[in-house]
Amino acid sequence: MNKRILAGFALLGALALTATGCAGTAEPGADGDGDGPIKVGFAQTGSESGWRSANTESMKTAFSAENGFDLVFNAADNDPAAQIAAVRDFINQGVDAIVIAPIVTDGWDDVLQEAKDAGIPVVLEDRTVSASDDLFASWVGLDFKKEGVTAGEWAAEQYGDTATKMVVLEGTTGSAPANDRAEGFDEAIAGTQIEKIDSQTGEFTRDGGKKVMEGFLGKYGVDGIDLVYAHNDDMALGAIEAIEAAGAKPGEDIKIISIDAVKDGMLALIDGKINYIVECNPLLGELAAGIVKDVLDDKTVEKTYFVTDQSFTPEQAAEVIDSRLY
Ligand code: GZL
Ligand code: ZN
Repeated sequence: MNKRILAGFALLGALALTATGCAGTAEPGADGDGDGPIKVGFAQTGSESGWRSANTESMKTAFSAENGFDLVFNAADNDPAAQIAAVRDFINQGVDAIVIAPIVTDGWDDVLQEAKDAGIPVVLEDRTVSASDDLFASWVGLDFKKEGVTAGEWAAEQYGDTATKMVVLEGTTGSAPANDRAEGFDEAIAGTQIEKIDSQTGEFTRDGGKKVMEGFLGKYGVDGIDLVYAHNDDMALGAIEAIEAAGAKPGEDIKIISIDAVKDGMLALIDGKINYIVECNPLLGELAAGIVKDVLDDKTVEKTYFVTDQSFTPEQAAEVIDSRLY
């Protein structure tokens, strides 16, 4: 059962942390074996985007010594094999719990089974896996398909009534956000005059988005592309560089829709170089830390926790830019 968690859950999470005295002191026995800090291995994807940096900062802040944790951090440089090896290493270290932001959905069954056999609970944050959900305690993240639908519905409303040639900058191949954002968007534009003429992964990076967009511009020309759907802001920012280098105006000659709403993306939106951004909230650390503590205290936790997102036009972005946390 998908339990929708409003932003208020974050507040509840914080209260829970404070209430059990975890904020500030290492709760004796908090890690289930009665001694000092909870040793947690966190397998992060890498450092591919502004979103990822904000997520890593949120996780490190939540899994801090003053919150009762001893965090072992690994960033796998977007390499799925390296990430699985990092999790195996956490198991060998005998950590109390493992948190993973899985780069891709597939390939996790064996190592998750090994963690289970070792009695080490696993909590997923951000992206999901295709492995059976009895191989992890809980997942906290975002509804990627809903993000794709929100982006697609806006595109359909704005551009759906006229012939619109669209290219897509896909996220990491095989990742849950790339799969689900594509699926949601495609469903939302079905039956409109928006035609997807090309789609290729830019690996969620600015450089990747720029290179793929340069290829599209070389293949179709500025006049052959009306709309770019980028699965994240970093690739949209790379596309902006390529479009400007080709002598065209991003947000005018070629419209851009993106997902994340990180600071640089929101600034480009306010400048009119991006036309619409759907948020993907990276601040998952507090919720993930609360779930790890609950699991180790043998409390019941939900299998799925969704954090809510919102979306922005340039005007809406200008209103909130100074108050945003990332
Ligand atoms: C989404 C996250 C994606 C972001 C990208 O929750 O997994 O990975 O959209 C990031 O910016 O690289
Ligand atoms: Zn211990």
